[in-house]
This record gives sequence, structure tokens and C-alpha cells, in this order.
Amino acid sequence: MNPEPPPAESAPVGRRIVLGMLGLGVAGVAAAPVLQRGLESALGAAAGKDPTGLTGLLPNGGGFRYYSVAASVPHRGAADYRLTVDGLVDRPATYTLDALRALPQTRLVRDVQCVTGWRVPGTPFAGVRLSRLLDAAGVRPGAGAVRFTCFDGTYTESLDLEQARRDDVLVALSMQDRPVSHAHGGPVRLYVAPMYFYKSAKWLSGITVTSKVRRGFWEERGYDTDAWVGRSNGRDDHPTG
Ligand SMILES: Nc1nc2c(c(=O)[nH]1)N[C@H]1C(S)=C(S)[C@@H](COP(=O)(O)O)O[C@H]1N2
Ligand SMILES: [Mo]
Repeated sequence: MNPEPPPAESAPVGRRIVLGMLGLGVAGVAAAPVLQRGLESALGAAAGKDPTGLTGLLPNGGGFRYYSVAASVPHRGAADYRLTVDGLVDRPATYTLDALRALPQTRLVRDVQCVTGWRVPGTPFAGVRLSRLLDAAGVRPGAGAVRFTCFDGTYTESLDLEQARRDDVLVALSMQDRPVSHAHGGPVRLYVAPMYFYKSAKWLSGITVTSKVRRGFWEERGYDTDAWVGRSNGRDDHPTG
């Protein structure tokens, strides 16, 4: 599948991610636009052959772009999906998809904002509040953060406990009022409404309560763990909203 050339305002999508993938990490992210533009032509060929589909536009995505740092991701559904909650908790648990569906669902409609500039206004997400799962597990004293792992085998994310307990942080089962598709991280993804979309880990399979924040995939590569939209280094050199 050949990714379409991205629209002009989001051309940096491939560039920034490729910088990260090449291990330039913090240096790459923090680099002046001039440096990035210089590198862009050098990286153009690599971006065009990007095996992860990082630069792909979702066919029916309604403005969303497909992101995966893993080259391929297994499909999971009601029969084989599991979400584990463990770490510094009194009652570790494993949820099936049906078990998550049986819990009270919360629906939020907010704007989605990626650090690379694209934005999708008014997107409905619904699912179980993360705080509910944490309460069910019984967070132990001394816990300070939550680490998220994914069944793509690669991506990780994190929140401190106060952020994780917010009402607008969901373990999402639906997006755009449909079950979360595989491409969007289904059957279950995290949705952290007030933060840049990289916090919203796709293909969520693990929630581990930890003592301290352990940086996630993009955070290891220079992006803020406290990724409040408009109030973190996720705001790049070409904001669109
Ligand atoms: N597992 C996983 N989750 C992920 C990512 C990823 O590469 N892998 N990319 C993040 C980024 S940078 C964005 S913008 C969104 C993209 O979500 P979408 O593919 O549904 O548009 O997922 C976030 N969650
Ligand atoms: Mo993103």
C-alpha cells in the first residue's frame, strides 16, 4: 500500500517520526526546523518506504492518520482479547472484552490533536473510566503512576496517578461511535482526552501501577510525559489548531 503524499501542513509527520525511528531521539525532536528540513530530503527515500505505514492516511479515517511504531500488529477480538491490571494493587485482574463491555460506559466528545499538527474536531470516544479499573484493583499506598503496554509488543505510555484518575481518561471501546477498529487500536485503546494523541495508546493490553512514571515510547524520544494540549512540547513548529 503506497501512502498518499501528506497534505502540505502535515508534511512533517513522516519526518519527525523517522527522526525518532533513526534514534536521533531528543536531539531530533529538539532540532531547529532548519536542521529538520535539511534532514527531510535525506530521509525522504526512507520515509517513502516506511514499512510501518507511519505516513499512511486512513481510507475512511475522517482526518485521522494511521500510526503504528510496530510493523505489524495481531488482530484480537472478543475471543482472545485480554487486559491485565497489575503492579502495586491489592487485586490484580484480567478483563475480557465482554467484561469491559459490561462495566458502565462513559462517552466524551473532544478534539483529537496529534503533535505533528493534524487535528480532528469533535470525536466521540466511549469506554470505561480508567479510574474505575484502578479503584477495582485497589491502588496501594506508595503508588504514583500507571504504565500502559500494548499487544503490538512495542508501544508504551504512562500517566501519573493524578492524571490517570481524571474523569476524561478512558479505556476506550468505541471511537466515532463505532467499536474501535483494528487500525485505530482496537478492540481497546486508551483515550487521554486532554493530552496529545500519542498518550492514547492503541491495542492496550496492560495497565501496571508503578511507584514512579516510566517514560513511554515517544517520551523516551523527547516528547513530554505531561502532554497537555497546548502546554507541552507536543506543540510543534506548525500548529494547526
Ligand atoms: N500502540 C500504539 N499506540 C499509539 C501509537 C503507536 O504508534 N502505537 N501512536 C500514537 C500517536 S503518535 C497517535 S497520533 C495516535 C494515532 O491514532 P490513530 O492511528 O487512531 O489515528 O495513536 C497513538 N497511540
Ligand atoms: Mo501523534
